[in-house]
Parts: sequence; structure tokens; C-alpha cells
Amino acid sequence: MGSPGEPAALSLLDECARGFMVSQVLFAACELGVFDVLAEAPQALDAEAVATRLGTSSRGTELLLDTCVTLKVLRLEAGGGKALYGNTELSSTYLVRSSPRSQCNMLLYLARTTYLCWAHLAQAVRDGKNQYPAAFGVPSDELFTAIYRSEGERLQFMRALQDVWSVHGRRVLAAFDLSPFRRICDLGGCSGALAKECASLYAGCQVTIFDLPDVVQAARKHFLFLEEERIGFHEGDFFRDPLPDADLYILARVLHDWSDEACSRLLARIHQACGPGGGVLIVEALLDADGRGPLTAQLYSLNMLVQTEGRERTPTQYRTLLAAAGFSDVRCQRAQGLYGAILARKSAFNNGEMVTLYGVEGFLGIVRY
Ligand code: SAM
Ligand code: ASE
Repeated sequence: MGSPGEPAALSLLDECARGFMVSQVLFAACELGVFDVLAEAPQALDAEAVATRLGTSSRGTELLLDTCVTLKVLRLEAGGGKALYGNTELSSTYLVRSSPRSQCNMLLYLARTTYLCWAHLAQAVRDGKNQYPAAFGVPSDELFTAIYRSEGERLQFMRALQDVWSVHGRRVLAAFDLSPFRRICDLGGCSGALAKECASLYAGCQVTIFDLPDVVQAARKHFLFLEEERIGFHEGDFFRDPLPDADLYILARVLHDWSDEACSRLLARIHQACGPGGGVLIVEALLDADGRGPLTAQLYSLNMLVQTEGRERTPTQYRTLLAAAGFSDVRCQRAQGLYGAILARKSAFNNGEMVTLYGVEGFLGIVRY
């Protein structure tokens, strides 16, 4: 037999190898509506009652429910000799569709889209490209044409991406005091979930959601904001069209979709659109300084490989991109959790203007702005 350490190492290997089965248990339970049926029932239900309500087999339902109990997303109650199942606090909060903090749409997106791209991870590593052609038979030279390959896909993506901000949005936006910025533009703001959190946290701001025309139209139609006067929409392509005037531009999970070269182009356009003292707030899953963790950010980075043209980055990598685009005063807050915030400003004194004004080259260097 091997060394005493071997069995533990081997069981870790087994655990990793069957990780996909755990994902599929959650995906299936969400897809079937297990947590919703249990949330709607006045009391805990036995497996047969769940199977009847879901229209599923008794055998499959019992196996799925018992595995959910071990994963702590369901709890077991003894009742008249029968096993009765109910939601735990975890599933009531995050897995019941009607919960305000539900993450169901993201789980369904991971199940139906992300998972299928991950089936081609080895190929993605070989050719360094996303796997929409292999997974869905669509060309991916225009990234968001592939992501939004149908109206249904566009809606699923928009619903999925907004889930996280109902849980982490406030904390990420509170990482810096953004109250001095009155006009905020959320570039690639999608359904407006983060914009909504922003408007609720900063009572004095006006937020414009900037996104592709089809996304803005879907946001208007399916994610209603009419009740919120301080939120508006602007249709456009941030690589080509003029950017709306704003004091602060937010880029949440936008840069991670793109190559360094495309990020630099976008940041340079934002720098140009910014007035003196204006800012850009980057919100992303941040890698550790050495790029070797945390595991979730590394997995998300591989997810960007199979689904986009980008990667997750370290704070230093974002600093480098920001500096190259002309931003200064870069500050980073990890904001406890995966998503961190990086705030950068355009110098309050425009270099060119000072030079013209004073005719002294290097003036800014001397006064150290
Ligand atoms: N900021 C949102 C969030 O964090 O949930 C959405 C992030 S999503 C990964 C990227 C967003 O960028 C999508 O809403 C997409 O429609 C938008 N987008 C992609 N290319 C764009 C372009 N050329 N112009 C404007 N928006 C674009
Ligand atoms: C993108 C973000 C995501 C593009 C594709 C995506 C997410 C899932 N698929 O910009 C959300 C972030 N989560 C992960 C797993 O990366």
C-alpha cells in the first residue's frame, strides 16, 4: 500500500472528480421546482407527494431529495414513520424562485449554457477560444451575437446575471463613497439590477444603463423600472458609439469578457468621455495578487475562457490597464467576498489644459496631482 497520506489525497481526488454530479443535483432540483413545491406546501411533504406535484418518478424523486438533504439544501422531518422533506434556510433564501434573493436563474443558466461549454474545456485550452461553435453550433467571432443567439437566450442571460446583485450589489457599491458622483452611467448595465441597487444606496444620483439596443429593449419590456425615476436607459455600442456624459462610469463584469487590447480601447474611450475628476468603477471577481487563487476566481477565469474572449484579473492587472488609459488615483477594495471594486479617477486638472494654460511642460509632475 502507499503512504499514510494516500487515502486522504485519493478521496480528495474522488471528491473533485464527482464535483459535476453535485452541480447537477442542484441544477435538476432547481429545474424541476423541488424548492418551490416545498415552499408552497403548508407543511413538509413526503417523496411521493413531491413526485406527484412535480410529475416525476417516485424512484428518481426519492434519490434526488435524499441527496439534497445530505447537501443541506433540504431537511428531513420525521412524521408518522414517513420521511418528510422541507426547505432549509439556505434553500428558502437562495433556491426558491420567488425569494427576493433567489439565485435560481443563475443556476439554470449554468445548467443550460455554461455546463455545455465546459464539456469542451480541453478543446478551449487547446485553441484558447470560447466553445459556442462546439456547444451550440453558432459562430462566435461576434461574442455577444453568440451569447444572445436567440431572444430566449438573451432573456436567460439577463435574468441569470442579475441574481448576484440582489445579494452582493449593495456591499460592492458601498466599498467606496460614491455620493459625490451625481450622474452615473452603468456601461453594459444589462437588466439594470446593479443600477437599481445604486439608485437605492445613493439617493442623490441619476443612473443611466447603457447597453446594446436589443438588451435595452428587453430590459424595458421584461425588467420594469418605470417606478424608478432616477434610472434611465441609453442604447449603444460602447466600442463605437458616443458614451453618455457622466461623472462616474461603472463597468461591472464587463472587462472580464474582453482581451487586454479590447479593455484598453474601452477604457481609453471612457477616459476621453470623462470630465476632469470623473471616475470609473470596475466591479469584478478579483484574483489574488499572484493570480493563484481564490479557486472560485480561477474557475470563473476558465469560465471566461469557455464562454468569452476574456479572463479574470488581479488588481495589478486592472491598475495597468487603467494607467495605460490615462487614469490615476487607482484604489482597490476587495469588499469581503469574491467581487471587488476598483475606483480610478481622471486627474482633476486636465494635463493638456494645464500645459496650454501655463505653457509649462511637466507642470502636473511638479505639483504632484
Ligand atoms: N454589468 C452587468 C452585470 O454585472 O450583471 C452585465 C454584465 S454582462 C457579462 C456584459 C454586458 O455588456 C451585457 O449586458 C452586454 O449586453 C453588454 N455589452 C456587451 N457588448 C457591448 C457593447 N459593445 N456595447 C454595449 N454593451 C455591451
Ligand atoms: C459573463 C459572465 C458570466 C459571461 C458569461 C457568464 C457568468 C456566467 N456565465 O460575462 C457569471 C459569472 N459567473 C461565472 C461562473 O463566471
